[in-house]
Amino acid sequence: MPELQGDDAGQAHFDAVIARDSRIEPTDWMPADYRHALIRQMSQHAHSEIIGMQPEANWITRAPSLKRKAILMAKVQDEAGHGLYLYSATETLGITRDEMTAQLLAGKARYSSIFNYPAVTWADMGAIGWMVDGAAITNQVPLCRASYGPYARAMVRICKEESFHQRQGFEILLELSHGTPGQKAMAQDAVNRWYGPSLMMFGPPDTDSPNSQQSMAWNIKRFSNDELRSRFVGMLAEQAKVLGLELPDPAVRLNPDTGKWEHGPLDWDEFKNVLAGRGPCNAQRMERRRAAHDGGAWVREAAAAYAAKQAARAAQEVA
Ligand code: FAQ
Repeated sequence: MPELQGDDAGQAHFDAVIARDSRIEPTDWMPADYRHALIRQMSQHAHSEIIGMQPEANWITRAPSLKRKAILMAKVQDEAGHGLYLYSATETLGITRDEMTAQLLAGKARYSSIFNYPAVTWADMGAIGWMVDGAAITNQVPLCRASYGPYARAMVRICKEESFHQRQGFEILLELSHGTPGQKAMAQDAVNRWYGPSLMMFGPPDTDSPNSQQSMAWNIKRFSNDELRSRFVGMLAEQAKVLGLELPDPAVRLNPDTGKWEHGPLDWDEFKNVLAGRGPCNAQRMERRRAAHDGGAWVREAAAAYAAKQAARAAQEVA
């Protein structure tokens, strides 16, 4: 058989790597569609981490104790770090962070639907940690085995930090649910409000998920949206018992025939509205993000000027 050349050789190598469930690295040849799919998912993921700082940052000044404040600040900083690893990992695919940021600010890139809901009480910090970070871990642990090396490696560290986040949210709710009747009611109210949106984080139902099939064939996604949603509901159902709180969904049950957790209907019209920019906080989140970007212009300019000065000095030393 004649030896394959150019793109044919690249495609054969790519197919073999995917078939043996190994990793594609930045310098490897990859199909344009695979590169595009990764840039789409990874940049959306990075934007989600950055926008996702807003609902919780809103509570840093009002945390009920110094300890809670320190924990919340550390968590919000972790999310910033996750955004930065993910932007760096995405840059290995040939797009710059400036380009990704421009896409977000122009409203051309998505970020997770969940961050368009308001955090109205302290119990929301518990519900976000328990449910939003819980959903993020359920989705992201399989991504540690994604076929693109830099994405998979970034996920390993992110998942470790997310599990701490999930535990701290659980612990906030546990304390509230064992507090006064008012505190317990506040915890239950937060769980009621975050339940549906957190289940929708996994994306549309499998029958309405245009990217899943190809993404799974490329070993980017390992499980379908519905499969992960079902696992997540199972985790919530068991942990809610320990919390002494109810899930606002009487249809949650483990189906003994399929061995899978089931839940009641979700409001997919609401999901579509949030994705279309009409959620409760879409406008506010983007306005804040734009203001932060504009406000940080001087830092970027100063960093660029410093880097240019260092480069000029290094060039002089060589000469
Ligand atoms: N929100 O065909 P599919 C976190 C879009 S990080 C907005 O099923 P896919 C940490 C989707 O992009 C949370 N858009 O898409 C934290 C696509 O549109 P497009 C972020 C959504 O990619 C915690 C269209 O719908 N995590 O929480 C959503 O196969 C606390 C059709 O959907 C990740 O990004 C949604 N929920 O599956 C931070 C994980 N769902 O692009 C702060 C990585 C779907 O064709 C505080 N991403 N869409 O125009 C993924 O695993 C996947 O991209 C899915 C969607 C599962 C999100």
